[in-house]
Amino acid sequence: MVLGVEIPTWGILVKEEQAMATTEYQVTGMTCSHCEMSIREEVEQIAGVTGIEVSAASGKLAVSAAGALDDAAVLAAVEEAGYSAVRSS
Ligand SMILES: [Cu+2]
Repeated sequence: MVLGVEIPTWGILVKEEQAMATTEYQVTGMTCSHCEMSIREEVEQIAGVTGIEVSAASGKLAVSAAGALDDAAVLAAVEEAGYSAVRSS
């Protein structure tokens, strides 16, 4: 009976870890590829982040994460890099 409970619970955890979500932000202040790099370096340190797309031209930052993404951590990381961001999706 214990085994019967543990297996489905584990299955759900694995499923949640594989669920990916992308959150988009609008960043102010980026002008070139170095700006993109600075933001990328800060954001990639956030737990669970699996992908980052950032464009100085459009000001868009898209962060993919396995599981829940800490919104405040992303905004703080962007500020740490020297820019400001607002969530756009
Ligand atoms: Cu730059």
